[in-house]
Amino acid sequence: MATRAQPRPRATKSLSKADLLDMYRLMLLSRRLDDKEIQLKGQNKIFFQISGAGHEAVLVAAGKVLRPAYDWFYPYYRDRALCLALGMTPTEMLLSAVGAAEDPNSGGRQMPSHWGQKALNIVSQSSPTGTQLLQAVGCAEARIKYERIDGIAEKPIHDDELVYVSAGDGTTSEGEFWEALNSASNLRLPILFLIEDNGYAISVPVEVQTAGGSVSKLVRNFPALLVEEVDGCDPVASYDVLLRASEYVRQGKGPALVHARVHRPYSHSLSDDERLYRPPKEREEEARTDCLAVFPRRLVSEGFASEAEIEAVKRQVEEDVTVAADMALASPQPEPETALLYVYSPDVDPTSEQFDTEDDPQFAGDPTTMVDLLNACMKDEMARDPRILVFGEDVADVSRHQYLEQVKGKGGVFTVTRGLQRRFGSDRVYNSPLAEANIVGRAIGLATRGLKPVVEIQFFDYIWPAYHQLRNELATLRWRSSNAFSSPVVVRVTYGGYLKGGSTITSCETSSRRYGGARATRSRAPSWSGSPTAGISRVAPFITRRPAPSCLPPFRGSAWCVRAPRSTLTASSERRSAATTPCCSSSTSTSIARRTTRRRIRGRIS
Ligand SMILES: Cc1ncc(C[n+]2csc(CCOP(=O)(O)OP(=O)(O)O)c2C)c(N)n1
Ligand SMILES: [Mg+2]
Repeated sequence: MATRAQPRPRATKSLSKADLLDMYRLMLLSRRLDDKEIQLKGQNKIFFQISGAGHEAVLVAAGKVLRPAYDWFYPYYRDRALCLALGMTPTEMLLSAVGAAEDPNSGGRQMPSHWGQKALNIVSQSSPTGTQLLQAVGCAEARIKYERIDGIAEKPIHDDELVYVSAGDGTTSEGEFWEALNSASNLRLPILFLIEDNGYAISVPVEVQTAGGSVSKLVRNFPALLVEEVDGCDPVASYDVLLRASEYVRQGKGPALVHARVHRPYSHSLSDDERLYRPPKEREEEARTDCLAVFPRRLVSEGFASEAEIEAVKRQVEEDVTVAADMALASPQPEPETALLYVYSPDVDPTSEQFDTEDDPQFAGDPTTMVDLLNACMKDEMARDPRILVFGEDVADVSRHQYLEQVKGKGGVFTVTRGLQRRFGSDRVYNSPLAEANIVGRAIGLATRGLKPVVEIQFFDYIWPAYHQLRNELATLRWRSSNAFSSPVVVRVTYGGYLKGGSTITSCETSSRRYGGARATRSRAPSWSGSPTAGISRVAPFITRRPAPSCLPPFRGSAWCVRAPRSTLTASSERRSAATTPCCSSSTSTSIARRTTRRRIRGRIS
């Protein structure tokens, strides 16, 4: 654990009276918006409610410390007060609650409190707890990549930007939390983790989740990670700690984790009744120390505000919430025919002539293997677009790149990526930890920032830890954000083939259904020849490199899974003849890949 640098002035000295009163206003606004939603739910005008109650103080402090549209944000569902402090309006929040077409979070597509707003750099959040953490790591990594990779014309980064990501105490039990901390610490990434510990994950108390009951105690040995604990019900103490943590991160010293103890005065959500598992005494104690009760009293007693000023804030907040609710309730719902918009990019059609690049290919040379074709394809594309990154398990030639001149290089367990690191450098071709969710989650974060990850999952059998990231995150990002965000990622994975055991248990058919069924994920498994696979591999990053008017990655959909049967990844004809898994070759995209292959690849092999 890193130690604190210089002692800094207490936050009370740098927060003006106006700042403090504004913090109170934002805290109250957040609480009253929750109360309004609860009222609307009671009237059946909205369908679900999950509140940020009890978390407001630390979140308003975070909003005061961090910079909207400069830093990047992966807030979880309790972060209403943060989003308000960053600039999301009460009306925009209630548009989300009523599921209105104008909702800037998702166009009315997601549940309320799934925050996302492009203009503020709040990346659209989905429902699984914990997936946001690895994406935030990838997002933070993007700044480092842009700084180090030459030849990228536009680098959409700021010098000392950071990435904020938050989660609850229960979510720290997810493996992805630990994978995220491991990579953030190892790579010294500019990321601020805020753990909002309200003592419960629905009904499960923290001592069941966390060995010893304190996550910050457990993480203190991560190198370069600054760890702080704070009373998250005290906005001033929270501001002080978050300011210190954010400066540590901005100075490039490494990531920081702030463990804030907060309250949960309402039940987990309106679908939960905490009286079933929390005794009255515990709930009364929380109510007594509620930040919305304590902070205004403190402002008055310490001379920062008069009673009249507090009352004026309350009146203003009531009025703002009423106006916002009226506007949201009057706002139309999305038209039914818009439901399928943005499953794929509206701007790019990979079946179009745009992707036919050679009208009259001249074929020459000897047939070669799928491995060589994939390798050649990636070399071409990486030379063409410096934003393409290749990473995964064992894909580098040699992680200790000082050995590059002494060894031939590994380049993948099937040598598909051999020589890429040597040619394009260790910032563009590198090994990941042995953690599949880590690979895909980080890829999503990198791609959200405009980089073009082409990642390898080493064996299909072991793709499942990444399933959340593939199915619930990557495949839904464009749709669920109503086209505000997308994440053009190519996932290449090997399956089937000549070995008995694990790798043949997962059949091609099963895998195709799993990923083919995930909307927006184009899943292809050409098994009978190398050229279609190389063609698809080329089409995918080829598509990703075309700029869209929105400057978003214009990938049609979000992801391509290119699965290459293991046996066809070998040069041996004996092994090649063992490739027996026929599958999904009849779709439009596969035939396009074939046509593209003919035009762009076969010229090399026959
Ligand atoms: C991966 C996953 N598992 C389960 C759930 C259902 N779920 C939603 S919130 C929640 C509890 C989260 O607790 P915590 O992280 O402490 O956050 P809190 O709600 O207490 O702020 C659960 C189990 C989910 N959304 N995602
Ligand atoms: Mg909790």
